Amino acid sequence: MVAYPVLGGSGTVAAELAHRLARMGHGVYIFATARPFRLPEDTKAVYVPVPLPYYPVFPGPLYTLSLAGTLEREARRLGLDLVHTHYAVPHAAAAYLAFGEAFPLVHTLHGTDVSVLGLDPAFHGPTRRALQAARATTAVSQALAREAEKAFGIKPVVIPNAVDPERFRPRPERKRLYAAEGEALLVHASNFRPIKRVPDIVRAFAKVRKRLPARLLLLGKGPEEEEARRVARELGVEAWVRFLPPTPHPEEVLGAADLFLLASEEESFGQAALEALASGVPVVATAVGGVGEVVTPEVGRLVELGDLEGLAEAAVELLTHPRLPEIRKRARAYAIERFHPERITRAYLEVYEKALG
Ligand code: GMT
Repeated sequence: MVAYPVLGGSGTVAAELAHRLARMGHGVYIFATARPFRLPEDTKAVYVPVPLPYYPVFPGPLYTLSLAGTLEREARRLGLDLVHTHYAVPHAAAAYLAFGEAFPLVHTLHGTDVSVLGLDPAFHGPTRRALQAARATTAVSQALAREAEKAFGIKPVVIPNAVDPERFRPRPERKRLYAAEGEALLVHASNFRPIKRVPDIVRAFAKVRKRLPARLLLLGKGPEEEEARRVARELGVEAWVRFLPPTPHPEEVLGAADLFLLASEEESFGQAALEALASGVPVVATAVGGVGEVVTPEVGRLVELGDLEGLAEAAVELLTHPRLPEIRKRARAYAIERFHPERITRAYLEVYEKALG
C-alpha cells in the first residue's frame, strides 16, 4: 500500500485497509514518508519509510523518484505480489516508473487527485498514462468515477470507503465533556483546508445558536483555523465554539455529538460524515461531489453549496425533529449495512484477485 501519512481521508482509508488485510493474515507493507496518522498502534501492517533526500542541486525533495526507487527495491526484497496506491498524484506515476506494466498495480482515486491535481497540465500526462496502464483503478464514489472517466479516459471500479462500527459508535456519556445540560452538540471534522469552508460552518452555527442552545466542536487543524476563530469572534459565538486538535481517535468526539456539519465546496465522498453516521449522528452537508452517495434523506439533509441559511435551517429541523432518536438509530444501521469494513475489504480483494490474473 502507498499512502500520504498526514491528516486526510485517503491516508485514513489506506491505513485502515492495510490494518484489516494484515489482520486477515496477508503480508501488508505501507509505504509513506511518515507513519500514517490513523494506522492502529497494534497493527500487523508494516510501515516502510520513504525517504525525502535533498541535494542542493535539486529544486526540492524528489518525492516521486524516491518513492519509485523505494518501491522497486523493497518489492524485490520483500517479494511483493501487488502494489496498491492511494491518491493518484504522484503515486500512480511513481509506481508506473518503478514497475512499468509488467507488475500488478492497483490505484485508488480519492478526489482532488482527479479534480484538481489530475487536471493540472503539469501532472495530467504522467498520471493518465499510469492510470491507463494499471491493472485496475478504483474510485470512492460514482461521482468521482465519472470525473475520472472524463479526465483520464478510464472506467474505475467504484468501492466506497468503509467505517468500523465497533470504533465509531454512539458515546452519549461523553457529551457532558463538551456541552451543558440542554445544549445541542454540533461537530465538524476536517483538515481545515479552504475547500472545507470551516468559516461557513461557524457562520451557520451562529444562525443555529440564535434558535436554540448549542455548542460547536471543530476537530482538526489547517490553514483556515485562524479565519474560523476570527468569524466566531466577529459573530459573538466564540464562547460556544471549541477547537480540538486532530486525534487518531475521532470516534471519541464524534460519538458524543448530536449533529455533524459539512460545508465543503468539493468532496468526493466525505469520510468524516460517514464516521459520524456510524456513530449515530445525522449529517447536514452540502450537495457536492459524492456526498449524496453517503448522506441520504433518511440519515441527513443536503443543502446547496454556500446556502448557510439552509444549512442552519436543516440543522435546527433535525435537532428538534420529534423522531430524532429514530433517525440516529437509522444513521448507524445504514452505515453498518452499506459501508461495513468486511464488505468493502472483500470488494478490494476481488479487485486484487483480478489484477493478479
Ligand atoms: O478532503 C481532503 O482534504 C482530504 C482528501 C484526501 O485525499 O485525503 O480527501 C479525499 O479522500 C477522502 C477519502 O476517500 C474523501 O472522503 C474526501 O471526500 C476526499 N476529498 C475531496 O474530494 C475534497
